[in-house]
Amino acid sequence: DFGERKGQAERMLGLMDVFLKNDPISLQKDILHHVEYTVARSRFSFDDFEAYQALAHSVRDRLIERWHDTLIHFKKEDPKRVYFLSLEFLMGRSLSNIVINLGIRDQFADALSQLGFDFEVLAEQEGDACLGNGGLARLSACQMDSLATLDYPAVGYGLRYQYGLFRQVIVDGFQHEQPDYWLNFGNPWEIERVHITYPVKFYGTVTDEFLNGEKCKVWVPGEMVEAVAYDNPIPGYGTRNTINLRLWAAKPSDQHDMESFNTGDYVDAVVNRQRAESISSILYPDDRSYQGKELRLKQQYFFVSASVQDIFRRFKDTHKKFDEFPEKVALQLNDTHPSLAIAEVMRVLLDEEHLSWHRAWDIICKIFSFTTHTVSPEGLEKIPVDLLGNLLPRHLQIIYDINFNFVEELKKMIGLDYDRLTRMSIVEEGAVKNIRMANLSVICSHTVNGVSRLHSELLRTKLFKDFYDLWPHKFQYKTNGVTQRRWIVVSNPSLCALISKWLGTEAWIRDIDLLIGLRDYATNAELHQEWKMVKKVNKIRLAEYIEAMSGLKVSLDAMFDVQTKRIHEYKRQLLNILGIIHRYDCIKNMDKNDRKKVVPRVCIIGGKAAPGYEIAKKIIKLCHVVAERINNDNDIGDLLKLVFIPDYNVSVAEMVIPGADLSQHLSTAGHEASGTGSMKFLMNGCLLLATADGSTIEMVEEIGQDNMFLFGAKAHEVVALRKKGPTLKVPLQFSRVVRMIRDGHFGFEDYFKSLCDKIEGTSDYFLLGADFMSYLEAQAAADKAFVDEERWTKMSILSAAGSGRFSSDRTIQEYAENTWDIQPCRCPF
Ligand code: 9GP
Repeated sequence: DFGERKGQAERMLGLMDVFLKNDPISLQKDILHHVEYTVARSRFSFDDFEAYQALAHSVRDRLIERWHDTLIHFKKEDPKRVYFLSLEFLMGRSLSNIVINLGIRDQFADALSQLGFDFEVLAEQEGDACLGNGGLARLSACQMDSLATLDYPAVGYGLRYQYGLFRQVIVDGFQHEQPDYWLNFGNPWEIERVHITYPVKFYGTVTDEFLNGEKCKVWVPGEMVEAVAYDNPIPGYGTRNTINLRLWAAKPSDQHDMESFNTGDYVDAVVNRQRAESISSILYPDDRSYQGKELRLKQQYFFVSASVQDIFRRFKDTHKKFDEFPEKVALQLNDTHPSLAIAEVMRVLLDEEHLSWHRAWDIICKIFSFTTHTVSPEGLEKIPVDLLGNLLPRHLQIIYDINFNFVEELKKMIGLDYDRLTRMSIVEEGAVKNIRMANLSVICSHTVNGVSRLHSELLRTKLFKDFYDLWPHKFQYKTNGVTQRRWIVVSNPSLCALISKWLGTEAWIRDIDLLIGLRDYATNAELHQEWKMVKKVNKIRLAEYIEAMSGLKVSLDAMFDVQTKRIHEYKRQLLNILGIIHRYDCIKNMDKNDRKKVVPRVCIIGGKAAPGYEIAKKIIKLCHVVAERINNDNDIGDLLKLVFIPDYNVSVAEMVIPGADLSQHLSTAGHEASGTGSMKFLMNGCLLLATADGSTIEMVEEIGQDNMFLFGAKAHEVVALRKKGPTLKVPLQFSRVVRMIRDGHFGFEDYFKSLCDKIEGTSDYFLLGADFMSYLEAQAAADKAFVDEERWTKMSILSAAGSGRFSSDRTIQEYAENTWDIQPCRCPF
């Protein structure tokens, strides 16, 4: 029967072309085939969206070929794999990224133009996949791109939310949230794997039973849900490797609740089953706090359980002994969100594979690594014991056991220092007893890292000091990075062509260190001309978008000054707005001659506020009322404009970032773990006005202080400044602009009162007042540099040239070598 199967396989191979062809005729035939048979439109009548769908399917076919080859290659080689567990992936659009990574963009563009379609126009038809909130989620997407490009054997695991991050709609200057049912029009980039499903259990009880004379725990669940795999192939650039991002969707389980069907209440039983789907239906829209929500916990366990089952299934396909597990498996916890994986792996090893505690624990300590993305203790997840015990009774027992062993060991090491024991315990005692997921993650991981050097320092000296003192060897830092494929090649094609021309190679797209070669031409007049031209093209694109969106015409001669990111008090969009009010006030009070010296600005702000975050929403409203006043003041004209870009997401960022002259990163020092937006701006030759926070500090080292506008208190000064409290003097300029808001200069004075109260006197926790003068000075320095075109262009070239360190390729390389201990596994072409 083997001979028969082999014969069939050979016949099937003979029926296939070796690979799909990429010449214009083959591509056109393919696209039309998909118009007719996939999209089911007549090839004589289809619109841009249908053309996009057919195009996407033609691309997907080619993607799948490589993906199959890679998976087969990995299976054959059986390398150690990294499993990247993340509850959020912010992928944005995929089409352009994929064709560029596959190296077939131009072929498709030509083929389409012969059919009378424009590639760019069709690419615009695609909606964003927003399965994440902000920094952490976009970082995961960049890292997947780098993992594939660097040929690492990696699998991403996450949740396939039906509703992505809410759409932000602005009505009368107020943010409103609308659901993002992004799957409405289908998603050509995913492959539904109906045969890859796992049961996920919840609730129920744990009993002691005897198996072969040994006592063991049996968890009898109260609810069962099915996890179905949706695979999203992620292609590398300059390689055939295409890795898998597997997202889980919840479906009702057939095994679940046969009872209720038998009792006769058919309709209720069906409705109950449907509830199962709600587990993967919605992404929590707050990027820092979702504590104590049962659905959130269910989501976490759901994706962890399915992923762990998948990992065990893959391991057991080729291995018998669990001692080999750490040689084949590295599990990366992207923040604490997937940290239930620790208890789940332990449970499977103990209760299903029947390993001893000692052997299971030994495996745990070798496979997990943990990245934290937050600076503040409040950002660390805690789960109420009652909630966890009810939903996952066996996991709570395991966590208690881990904690018991840990505390006993700890006592031996540090003695009976109860304060420290209490701080380090996984269980937090109090009115509500909690499980500290960060402590669990630190204790059980072999490596813990922050996302910039400063962040890691804060972890070692503050957040995880007790743990660092105990296990200094566990702590590392991995400064974040972003992928140049998305953030230059896809989003800024003109700059991409220019860089390749001047470096004489496209190799920098895989080897970003080559960008440094641009330094040699930093004063070259010809490059300056071309560099300015590229910026102009991108500013035109952005200006057109602004006009289409808001009706506002902006001058291309003005400095485009951008601050786009989630709205947070610590990110200090408010400082930016106060600076704008100050600028407006100054211009109003200038005579004609002084006005001639003013550097015209278009200030652009964008970002979403978490739906329940009052103050952040007030900041958005303030931005709108100030914009309304300034933009309608004829006396000001083009000297100052303020625009709020609604619904900031990945594809909006792709257009905004290349068009920015200056970008602002204003977090109070010590509050931004890393920041990755700044890296994208830097790569695009945009100058940075920033505090010495997160990764900015490392940027200064790469491009030099002279090429940036730094301001504000340093992280170590912040604590002292806060202590000064009421004695801290704030500049008159600051008091004046706050007074303008309080006095109703922009209307809504009652509404903004609480906002003003937050930044005056002792309540100015984020030190807007203390940093205000220094901020204004940095702004003045930026103005001065901007009017000196040659200097500005040189600074811009040097910014891009020095951005190499901030590629996610470098970050991933460091994780692979120092954390996961994995090797590249390149698929032969
Ligand atoms: O706030 C951090 C940001 O500084 C960092 O760059 C990003 C990626 O590491 O993570 C952000 N954190 C979150 O998105 C949620 O904690």
